[in-house]
Amino acid sequence: MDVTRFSGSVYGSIRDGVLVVTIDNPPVNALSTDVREGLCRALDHAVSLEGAAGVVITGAGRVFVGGADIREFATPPVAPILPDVTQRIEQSDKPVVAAINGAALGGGAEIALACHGRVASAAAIFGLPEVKLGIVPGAGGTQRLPRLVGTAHAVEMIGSGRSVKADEAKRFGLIDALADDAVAEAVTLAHGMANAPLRRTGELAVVPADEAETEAMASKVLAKARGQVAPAEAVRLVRAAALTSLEKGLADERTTFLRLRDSDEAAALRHVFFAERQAGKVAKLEGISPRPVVTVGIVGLGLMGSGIAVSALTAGYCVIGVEQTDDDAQKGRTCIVGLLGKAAQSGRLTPDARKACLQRLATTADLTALSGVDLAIEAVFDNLAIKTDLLQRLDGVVRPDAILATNTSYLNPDELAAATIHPERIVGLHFFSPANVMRLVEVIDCAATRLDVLATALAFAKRLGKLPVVCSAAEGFIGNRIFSAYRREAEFMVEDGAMPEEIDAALEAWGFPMGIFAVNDMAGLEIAWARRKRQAATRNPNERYVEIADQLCEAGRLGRKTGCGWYTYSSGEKTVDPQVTALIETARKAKGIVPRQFSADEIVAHLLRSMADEGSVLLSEGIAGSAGDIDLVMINGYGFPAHKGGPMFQARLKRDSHA
Ligand code: T1G
Repeated sequence: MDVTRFSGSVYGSIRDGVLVVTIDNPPVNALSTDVREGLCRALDHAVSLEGAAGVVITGAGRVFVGGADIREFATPPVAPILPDVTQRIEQSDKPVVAAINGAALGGGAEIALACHGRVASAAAIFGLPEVKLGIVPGAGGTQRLPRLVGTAHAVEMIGSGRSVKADEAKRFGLIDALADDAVAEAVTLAHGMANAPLRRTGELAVVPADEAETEAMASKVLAKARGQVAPAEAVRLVRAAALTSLEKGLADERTTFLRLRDSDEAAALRHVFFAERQAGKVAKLEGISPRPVVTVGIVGLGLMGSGIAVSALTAGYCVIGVEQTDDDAQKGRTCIVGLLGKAAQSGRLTPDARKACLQRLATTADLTALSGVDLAIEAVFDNLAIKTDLLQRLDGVVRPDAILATNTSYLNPDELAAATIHPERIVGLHFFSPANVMRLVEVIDCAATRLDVLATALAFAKRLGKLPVVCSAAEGFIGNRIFSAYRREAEFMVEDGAMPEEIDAALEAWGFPMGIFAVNDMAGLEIAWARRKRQAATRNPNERYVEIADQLCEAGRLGRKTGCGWYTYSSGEKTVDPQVTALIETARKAKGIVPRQFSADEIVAHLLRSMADEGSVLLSEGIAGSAGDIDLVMINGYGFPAHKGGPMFQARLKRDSHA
């Protein structure tokens, strides 16, 4: 088969009288400048090629096209820009058909939309996730998608960035056919189009959509996009497609894309995108193979342990859950079965997969049942004596080559490891509750942890579909350390004159889903109170200490669960409580503090700086490996808005703006 190379990443060959063009730009066939040039040359070639009835575009490997090359966003666009390519495809005199062999995302989806036909394999997914990068589609997506699927579906897909699988795409009218061999089917489709007027997407009328349905979809999408600009702009552009010409719509889209591409929101989300892909890549593990893990033991089937069990089961592991009594083991099993049932009801788990999970689950009160496990995770009460005793008992039960993981939030795993026979096999896995939902796992690289043990813990977390962030063993690891600093700064401001409700309102207006005092009330004030009491003996008397939170706890105000904490709660609603206001005013007077006003901007600036300062300490102490890791922990574990990039990103933004 004669292959013609159109550029470094684009080549083609004739198959049954059709020019099949392959984009081969590992790892995700991103639409680099070379790819765009190659596509234009291939289209020119097809025009001049007498024998070619049409063109098929496909991707090499398991991705069709993963979108524009995000790494190029920091530099001015280079011709041919993607809108030129999609325009060239749509205006071709010969049929151009997309053979979607895998993910068609962003610009990849726009290439497919500009084609005259689309065939997908079962592995294909189709999406315009640009809003997740703080931008809008920039090569016709907002104008062409509603011409195929209607405004309501287009608003939902582009406004939320949700991808659809091949069967849903077929149902929406996004693709013309599903086929095992998408290229062969696309060649046939191209032949079928060769002698008929071409169906150019841009020339189609927008599929009429029920206005109420569109409005409902827009409201749903925008309700989740609090504080973000891109989703609202995406929805505006899609809805405008039905009201303006393609040319005007494309021009508005392009202008909007370029404006948003240079925004702080887009820079923040690109930072998060690449940070997520660097997380869990530890230089010292290069060439270190993880140990095989088939069976996982989980000791403690409370809320956390059950969640971990569900994550492990749905990832394909065999799980042996252990509790102290048969009754507790049964309760744990009931919880796990219930969570699997919910996952099946929501469609996240197929009925067969749920059944398979249940077949791989065993629960018992007998710790020796763990004698054959490859990895044992303790998820018992966060108390040093209890965890130490359990790990020492596990030492005598599990195989010498088994790995022991502690799921502690606050304790120092180095201390736990030092109390066991094989400290080198101890690693920390700090899951966030609920463990079957939250992506973040802090993987604690203890002082004695062997490299292959750390590699195994990372591989395990990744197979669970988690976002693993590696850190060293130190009180509070990354997230709780920074959250403590954040909480301290907030309480300093309360003592100095800001009220909790003012601080929470400022944080929520800035983009946090919930202010810190509401978060503390939800989590329970007793957790931090217990830690403060534990630290009291060693606290530096010269360091500022705010007693207000202790006074709330001493008054039995432990948060939502007691009906009152920083706020008072009735029927789920929180209200400001004059008793708390009085308590705060009394505390200020007791220290001779004359309260002052804080603006919302000042409140946010103080809190961001407190997080970034603590993050810098974590970096200097080698507890966190990178600023990106710190941002990922605060975004995925503590509600920091992703479209703001994280505390370290914000600090860099502030430094750059003052530079
Ligand atoms: N550009 C540059 N690099 C990319 C990339 C992209 N679009 N997508 C992935 N990578 C890198 C990634 O950083 C990692 O690098 C490697 O590829 C593997 O990624 C004009 C303007 C396609 C589903 O948002 O969703 O088009 O760490 O680990 O799990 O309107 O990558 O190996 O050095 O994620 O197999 C829109 C983003 C862009 C899709 C594959 N497109 N990518 O998942 O691999 S904007 C997206 C993904 C756009 C147009 C607009 C996933 C994937 P490294 P990975 P994966």
